[in-house]
Amino acid sequence: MTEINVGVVGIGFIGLAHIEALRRLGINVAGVVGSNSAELERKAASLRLPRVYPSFTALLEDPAITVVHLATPNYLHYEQAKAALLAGKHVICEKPLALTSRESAELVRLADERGLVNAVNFSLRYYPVCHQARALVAAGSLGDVWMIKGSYLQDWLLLPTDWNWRLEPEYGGELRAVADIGSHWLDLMTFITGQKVAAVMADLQTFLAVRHKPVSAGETFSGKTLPSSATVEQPIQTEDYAGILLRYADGTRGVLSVSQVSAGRKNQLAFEIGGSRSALAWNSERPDELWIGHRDRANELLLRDPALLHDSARAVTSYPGGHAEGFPDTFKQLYQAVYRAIEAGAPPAEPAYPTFADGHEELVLGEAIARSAREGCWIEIERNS
Ligand code: SOE
Repeated sequence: MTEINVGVVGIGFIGLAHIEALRRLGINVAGVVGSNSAELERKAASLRLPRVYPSFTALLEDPAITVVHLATPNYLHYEQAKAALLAGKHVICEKPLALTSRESAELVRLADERGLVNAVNFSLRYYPVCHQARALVAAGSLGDVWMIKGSYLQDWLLLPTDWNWRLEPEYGGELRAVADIGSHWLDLMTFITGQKVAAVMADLQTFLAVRHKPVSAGETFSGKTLPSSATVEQPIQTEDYAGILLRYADGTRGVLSVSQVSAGRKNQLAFEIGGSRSALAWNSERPDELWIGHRDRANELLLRDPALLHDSARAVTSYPGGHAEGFPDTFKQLYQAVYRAIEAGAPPAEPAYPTFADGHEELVLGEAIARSAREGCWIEIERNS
């Protein structure tokens, strides 16, 4: 049995979700590293984590660490993933994998050359009914897939006083809402339909061109509960909103809205897939329900129940029908798949989980979306094989 000891880098909101999911699987989280040592020590103590490493380098130099999870701000992902691969570690990296497709392409090559397991945290694929949707499309239940519409909406950045490192391109990248949450939707639609985007037409908007940056930083989503503090006015260039038209490789058409300033939508990914025979719809605020639309008979609402799911969907659900599974469970199911590969010592030929190649795909799409918005025209997707 391969010895597995995990080091988690960054223990903000998402880093804690990584740790919790790993522990639910009985995987040893051997230690953590982060930027704010006092905060890190406090959190590590509250989580009864065995070790706080003094630095990222110290973590990589520990031969006992076999896997690294990166849950740090976006600008650190490329250099940290590269260093971890060069140190011979398997890597699970939060999205986006990097800030440019050149960087992400290099990480794909490096991981492949070294035969290391590599994954990007597109965990939203692992809502069980999203696997059910994929199985229904693959079985031809929808007929030909003609259209995909949807959105990914949040409201945690609605106010001028809402602040997060993602707002600043030097930390989050040139694209914000599209790279942060639009990427989940784009990845999920390709996962469910098996179709890749061929061309994009995008319109981006920054509704809040000036925000009030706190003098002291806060965690993701924490702004809604933090007391007000001293702030400075900060001009913003990254997008609050995106409207994107999509053409898929085999003629399917798509429409996507992305927003982090949509009042009342806390974290809602929604899709509706229309086919020549039937349709599917789902939204992440009601994650156990899959709507199935028919022309010639009553529509259906499938409430997740392992007894009613396709084998591939049943394989990523742990609880009986009526025992809701949600966001944290998607991390657990994703890592269940990734750690099977780690236990085998190398990636399978066709990984079922999202890999660095999927992370790279989202960087390629993001750059095409940004270019389309700049030039005001359709942009064909160019993929270097
Ligand atoms: C903030 O938009 C965020 O934490 C994203 O970074 C995650 O990927 C998403 O799953 C939830 O919202």
